[in-house]
Amino acid sequence: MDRRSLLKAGAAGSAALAAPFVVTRAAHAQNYRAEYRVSTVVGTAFPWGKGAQIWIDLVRERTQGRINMKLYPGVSLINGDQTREFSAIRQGVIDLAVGSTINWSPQIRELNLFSLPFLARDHAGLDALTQGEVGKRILQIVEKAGVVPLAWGENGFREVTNSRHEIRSPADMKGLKFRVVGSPIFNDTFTALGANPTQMSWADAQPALASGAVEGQENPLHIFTAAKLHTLAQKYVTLWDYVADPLIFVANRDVWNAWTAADRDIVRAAALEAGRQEIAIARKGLSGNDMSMVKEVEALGVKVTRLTDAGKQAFEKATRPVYEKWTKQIGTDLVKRAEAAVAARTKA
Ligand code: X2X
Repeated sequence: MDRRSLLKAGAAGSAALAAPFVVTRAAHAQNYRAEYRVSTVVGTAFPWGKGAQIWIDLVRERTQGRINMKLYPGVSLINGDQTREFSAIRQGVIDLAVGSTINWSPQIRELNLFSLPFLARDHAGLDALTQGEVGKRILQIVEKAGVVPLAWGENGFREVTNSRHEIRSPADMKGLKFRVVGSPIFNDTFTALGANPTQMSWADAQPALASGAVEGQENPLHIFTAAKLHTLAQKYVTLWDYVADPLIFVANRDVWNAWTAADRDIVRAAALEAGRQEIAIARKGLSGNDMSMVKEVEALGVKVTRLTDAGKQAFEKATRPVYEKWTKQIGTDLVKRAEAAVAARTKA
């Protein structure tokens, strides 16, 4: 063989060696879908939707476009029925989601932990739950229920609003018609406070507030401003911090398993980073020395009432039977651990 044919043979040989590698890569590309659908209740005008979009952008950038996620706000993949979101992720109708613990509580009873009135109390208390042993346990439960949990986010402390008058005590809630969210614990809580609750989706809540079919609702202040609830007659806001709903970033199990280990690492790390950023956005203007969100809401012509710990006591007392009833449903052991974690928190 002369020198030229030797070189040719060598080139053919290395092409043959490279071939299986090319085939493997092509096979991966075939398993990957053109688009992965990410479900949220609200869009990018809200911290929640912003967090989902940060995740999507990080993944696209870090996988060089191999994984192309797209945001579907308004839980549009299931026609706005947010309490069906968890089942839809498990079944693969939804590929990925950033979902509220409240909306998944009908399928995972332990998630009602976060809806126990006056358990978490403040951001430090909430962190003590999500960032410690209790949070790990909850994510294991979510995983057992059939999806892949990746990171925590936060919707926020849910404050009570209405169109009628200032709320300073449970007596002020008597007979008021409230829209409440997905899990039955909210019906119990508002009934215990003497109010008249109706469970409905977020999509239905806004027209119901606009028409006066319901007079009040409860949601974090960032939802209040981004959804312009002052234009839906919500003129009174009481800051009572009675519950906060964390968000959980998750993936459908089959979608997750179809990705390479390296890509799964990228998606998980991006979810953790997006979750951290999202929590900071959700707390902006609502923590430490920066309470500017309150001023922002007041500037809309809304009367904001801030309850002290003493002011919260009557609400806490009235909802105690609800707390006890739901402790049994959630699991006494988990609730005890949660109470201990909150009690041991270091106040920021
Ligand atoms: O429906 C609500 O109130 C909302 C947007 O906060 C949730 O999805 C839990």
